[in-house]
Amino acid sequence: SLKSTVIPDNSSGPLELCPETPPELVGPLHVEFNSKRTLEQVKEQVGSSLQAGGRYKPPDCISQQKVAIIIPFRNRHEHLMHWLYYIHPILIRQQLDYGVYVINQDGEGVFNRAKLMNVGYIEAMKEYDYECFVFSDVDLVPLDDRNFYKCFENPRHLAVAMDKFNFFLPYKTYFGGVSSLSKQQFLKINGCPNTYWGWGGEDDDIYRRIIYRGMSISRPDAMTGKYKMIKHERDKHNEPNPKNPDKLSKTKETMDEDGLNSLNYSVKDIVKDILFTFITVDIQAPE
Ligand code: UD2
Ligand code: MN
Repeated sequence: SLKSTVIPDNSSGPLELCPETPPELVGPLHVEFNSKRTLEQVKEQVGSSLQAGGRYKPPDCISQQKVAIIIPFRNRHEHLMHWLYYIHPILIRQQLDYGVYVINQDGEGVFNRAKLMNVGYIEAMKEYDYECFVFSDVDLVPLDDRNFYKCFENPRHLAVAMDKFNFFLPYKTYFGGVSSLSKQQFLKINGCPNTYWGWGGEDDDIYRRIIYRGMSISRPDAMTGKYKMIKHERDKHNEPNPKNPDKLSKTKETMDEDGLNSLNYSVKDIVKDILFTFITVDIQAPE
C-alpha cells in the first residue's frame, strides 16, 4: 500500500550517528571582547544555519546527544551578544542537536542563578526530548572547541581554567561557571537549590549534591578547559549573601526538599529569536 512506500534517497540512505570526534573542530580559538556586537550583526554572522529559538541539528548525521544550553540571565545583553557570536559556531562544529535557552529573571529582586537553572531545565524539557543540560554563565566563552558541550558518565565541570583565575582551578571542588549534567544526573540530585539568593555558594551546593548522590566530577584537561570571562563589575541586586556559605553544611539534609520538587515560578513571556529562546520568569525574588 501507499502507507509503506518509502521514498528512496538516491545518495546517502538513512543518516548515521555523528562520529565520536567531530571532523570540523579547530582546537584553540581566538576570542576578544573589544568592540560591541549588535544582535543584527551576530544574526548575520552566525544565524544562517539556525532555526527559531536558537535550535540546530547537523544536516548529515544524527547527533550523539540532544543538548539544552541554559543561561541564567538578567540585564547582560552586551555579554549575551559576545557569547552567542562565539558559541553557535562551536556547537555547530561539535555536531550537537541543541537549543539555547536564556532564562531571564523578571523584576529587580535579588538574583538567583541556581533557581533560574532549575527553570531552564523544566522549560527546555517542555519543548524537546533533551538528554543533556549545559549550564553556562553568560560571560564565559571557551577558548578551545574540543571542550565538548555534552554530557558524560559523571556530571562535568567545563570551566576549569579561566583567565580570571590565571587559568587555574580556584579550588579542587570548584563547580562554577559552566557545567553539564545529563537528565538522569540532574534528576538524581533533585536539580539545583532554589534558596541561594544573591551571589555565591550555589555552585558549591550543587557540587555537594553530586557527591552525596555517589557521583564524581569529570573535567577536561587544563588546556582544553580554558575560558575567557568578559570583565564586569558585580551586578546590582546580586550582592554576596553571607547566609549562603552557612547553608552548605546542611546540603545533605536539605537537598531532598529544596530543588526541582519544590520549584515555584511563573513564565511571563517567551520570545523566540533565531539565536536563542528568551524566557522571562517571575521567581518570587525577595526585594
Ligand atoms: C562566579 C561563578 C558563577 C557563580 C557565581 C556565584 C565564575 C566564572 N563564575 O561568577 O558560576 O557561581 O560566581 O553566584 O567564577 N547574572 C546575570 N545578571 C545579573 C547577575 C548574574 O545575568 O545581574 C548571571 C550571568 O549569567 C552571570 C552569572 O549569573 O555570568 C554569574 O554571575 P556573575 O558573573 O556576576 O558572578 P561571577 O563572575 O563572580
Ligand atoms: Mn561573571
